[in-house]
Formats: sequence, structure tokens, C-alpha cells
Amino acid sequence: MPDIDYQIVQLASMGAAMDAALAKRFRVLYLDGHDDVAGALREAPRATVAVTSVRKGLKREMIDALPGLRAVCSWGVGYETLDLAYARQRGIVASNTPEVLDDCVADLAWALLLTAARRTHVGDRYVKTGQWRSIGAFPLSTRVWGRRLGIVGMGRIGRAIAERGRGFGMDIRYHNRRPRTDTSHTFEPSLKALAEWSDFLVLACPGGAQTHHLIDAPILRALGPAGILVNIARGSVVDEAALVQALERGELGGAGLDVLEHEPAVPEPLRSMDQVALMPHVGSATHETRADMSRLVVDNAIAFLETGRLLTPIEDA
Ligand code: 8YV
Repeated sequence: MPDIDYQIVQLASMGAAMDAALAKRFRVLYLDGHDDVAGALREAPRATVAVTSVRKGLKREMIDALPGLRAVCSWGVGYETLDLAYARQRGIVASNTPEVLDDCVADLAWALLLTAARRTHVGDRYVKTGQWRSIGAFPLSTRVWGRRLGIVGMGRIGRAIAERGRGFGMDIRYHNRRPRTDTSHTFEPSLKALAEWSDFLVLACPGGAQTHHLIDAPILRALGPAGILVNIARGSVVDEAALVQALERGELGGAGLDVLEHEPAVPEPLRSMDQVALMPHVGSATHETRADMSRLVVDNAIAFLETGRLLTPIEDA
């Protein structure tokens, strides 16, 4: 029997302050950065909670290595890297960090939409490199106000994006697995029809097998040569080779991407096109939201260990 009867295995740091708060209250086996996580898990046969993140995930082998595991508390709203189907079979429950990041992710979707449409990333370079003085007038860009906004995935983040769209006087429609009762926007059952209708198509759906390459060449063609695609969901949702081709051929007007299919690898054409604005997967990455996310993970772990219930269980798990 190991010397310490651990209650928690922690695979991902929640920041120094939150890590310390957890360690003060419980017996925590801290494994972030450990070079033999699988081997170290043998030290915690009775740990009931695993603390992890969407980046670190939780594979089947890890679940098998923890016979006492009852709950997984994960950082991030996405959970495609957790083997939830297997966890569920084993009677293990899981939590993520919804709500606290909705507004920051929606803000970033809008930043990318505005950047791709108004070319602020190009204008910034234009001014800083002296082209304003040497060349003169900057090329015209695309109007955002009052246009058509299509949203793929009308969950909490999709609704936060739509709310901001109202402020821009936009006509808004959405595509989702099923129509939602908590929004008054028009449901469009056909993704292709939504893409044809939209000036801007924003992706806010979950990643994983169900949405893999949902946005393929025909959808990109439907969005069209003046259309702009914004992705703050997962890189896997877009067929990136088809996206590059559509942009190169002028079949798609532009793109604003926070996530890429093989991130952090970025295809060279996307890096060199002015009609593309890129960010390094940072939808939730503000000081305030990241602190809220870490706190929510810790609060979930505390709630489970003290009451047997998670605060924000993953809804479809
Ligand atoms: C993070 C996210 O910015 O919560 C998620 O699922 O994708 C974002 O909060 C991302 O995980 C950073 O790697």
C-alpha cells in the first residue's frame, strides 16, 4: 500500500493559488509535468477525483489505472479529449467549465469577424511599416453592420455571439442538431442553406467525431466568394485542406480562425493570406476568465469530495 492515501490525482495545474488551495484541503498527488504519469498513478489506487484539462485529457488507460476513480473535474468547456463513454461505463461522472468563458469566447469570435472583414490586422501593418505614407489610401473592406450572421452550434457560446450580433444590427440564423427553445433566432435545418444565406458563418459547436469536417468544400462554396468563416470551436470542424483551396481559388472571401486542424501547425498559405486573421487558440484566455475556470474546477472537486455531487456536470455525459 502506498504511504499516502491520496484523494485526488491532479494531471493539470490550475495555477499556483488554486493548486495550493486544493493541496491544503485534500491529499493531492500532483502530476502536471511528471515524466511517468502512468507509472505514478499506481501511487493513488483510492483516489476518487481526477483533476485534468481539455488539453491534457483523460485516456482510457488512465481511468483503468485508477480503480477508485468516481469523478473527473476538467478545465475547459470542450471535453473531446476525455474518454467519457468509457468513464460513464465505469460509473464515473465528469464536470467541465461552462458559462464562465462564454462571453470571452464570444468576444474573440467578434474580434476575428471584425478583423477578417475590416482587415484591421492588415491596416495595422500598413500604418506601422509606413505604407500609409508611401502608398496612400488603404483598400476598401467589407461592411459588418446590418449583414447576415449564421451561427453553427447554438449553445451558450453561440447565444453570446448572437447577442453581440444584435448590437451590430444583424439578421441572425442558426444551425444546430435540433432547434432550441431558448432563442428567438431562426433555426435553419440545412447547414448548406445557412451557408448560402450567410455573409458571416461563425462556428461555435463542440469538436469530436460528430462534427469532424462538418465544414467541407461544398459548404465553403455555399458561403461564397464574399463570405467570411469564423472558427472559435475546434480545428477539426473544418476540412482545412478544403479551406485553403477555397481561399486560394477565391471561392471563399476570408476567414478568422482561433483554432486549426493540426494546431499549433499552421499551413503556410493561411499564414500568408491577408484575407485570413489568425489567433493561437485563446478564446478563453483572459486573466479573469482563466481564473474563473480554474476556480470552477477546484469548486467541482471540493463539491464532489464533500457532497458526492458535481456543480457543473457535463450535460450529455
Ligand atoms: C481554451 C477551450 O482556450 O475551453 C475550451 O474548451 O478550448 C478554451 O477554453 C483552450 O483549451 C486553450 O487550449
